[in-house]
Amino acid sequence: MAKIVISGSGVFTPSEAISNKELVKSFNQYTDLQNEKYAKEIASGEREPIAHSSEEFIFKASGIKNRYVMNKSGVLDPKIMHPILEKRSDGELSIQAEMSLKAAKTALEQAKLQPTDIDSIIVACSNFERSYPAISIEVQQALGINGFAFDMNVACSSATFAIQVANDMIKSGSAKKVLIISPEICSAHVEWRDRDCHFIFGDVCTALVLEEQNSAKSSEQYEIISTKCLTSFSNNIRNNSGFLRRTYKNGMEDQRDMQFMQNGRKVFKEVVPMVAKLILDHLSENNISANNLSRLWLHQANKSMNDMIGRKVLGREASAIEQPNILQEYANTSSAGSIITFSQYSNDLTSGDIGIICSFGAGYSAGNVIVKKI
Ligand code: CO8
Repeated sequence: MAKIVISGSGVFTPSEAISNKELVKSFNQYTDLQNEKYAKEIASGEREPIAHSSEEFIFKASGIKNRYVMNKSGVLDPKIMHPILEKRSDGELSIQAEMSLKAAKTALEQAKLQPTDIDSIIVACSNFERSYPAISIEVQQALGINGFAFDMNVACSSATFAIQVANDMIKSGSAKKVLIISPEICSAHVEWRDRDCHFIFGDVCTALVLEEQNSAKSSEQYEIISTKCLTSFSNNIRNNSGFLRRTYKNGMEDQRDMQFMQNGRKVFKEVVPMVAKLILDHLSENNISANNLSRLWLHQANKSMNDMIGRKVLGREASAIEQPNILQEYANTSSAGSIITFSQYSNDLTSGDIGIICSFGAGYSAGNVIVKKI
């Protein structure tokens, strides 16, 4: 059986960024306005005042210093607190399709392919700006590609699950060259008014090309040795924003459960051992010792979480280059995080080096991909 490789990767980074300092300043202005508005209720004990956020807390708890966003002014306006994006007409390219084309261009260039060489596109991410027609089919049309395209969502694990799907499609012969794209606009889904999570997310788009090695032309190729996906139901990361919403009594009112919600402590505690076990089991099934890992491209949610997973897998502290983090710059970009690290921290590897791309998050879901540099 021919080897299947990742032959290209690309990252589109939005032009606007928000530092922790800017974020905390606007959040604290928002809390002051709210506390002023409800001063009477707060004085009578009917309502709790909202506490200020802090830069020190954010960096210490998460390792995040900065995030990129599709719109900064809306997020930072204490009277708005969400991105403001222009509604596009049905004839215009959608925002996620536009981000997808930018990331795909870099991935295709690295793979030394023309768009028409691709015969399948998977757009895999946490949130879609519409249910249908699929964003992937819109991207397919914009690139002039024959074949088929579909969207899929496994939250933070969307990209690794899509690698498994694409790998299986190429193996079975249903596709030859597949583009996987993850346009994440987390800024529209996070609750910027919630102190517990307002700092967590950022926006980005990543793209990967997968194809058979015997026809691949890229100078950077990573053989997919094996993929392993795992899910286990949990309510600890959830939102209830769905198409049934308007059928519920008061369903369309601005309610907290329409946005991202999580029990961060529980997620941390439950997901770390689950992911470390997934990686170790997967390596063992493939007769690979953790000592032979040159790189861990992990999901980018929290630095301490990654440090713990690295320690459990390697049995020691991972060095900064063995286990690169980009969340200080990008924050959590859901499914795109591990692909950004792969894209930015792989070309120093030499032939035969082995690494893992691993994601984890809502569902719970976790996906692990073992790759070997050609
Ligand atoms: N500033 C100052 N203090 C704060 C702040 C703040 N902003 N926020 C909380 N505090 C306080 C709390 O009130 C608390 O105070 P006290 O001890 O007096 O009660 C104290 O700080 C500690 O709070 P926490 O227990 O909440 O803090 P943690 O140390 O647990 O850190 C984290 C919080 C960073 C959220 C951490 O728990 C974490 O990273 N957990 C893992 C989360 C994770 O990996 N989640 C995955 C989600 S991503 C995913 O699956 C994709 C979903 C779909 C994408 C959605 C796109 C938007």
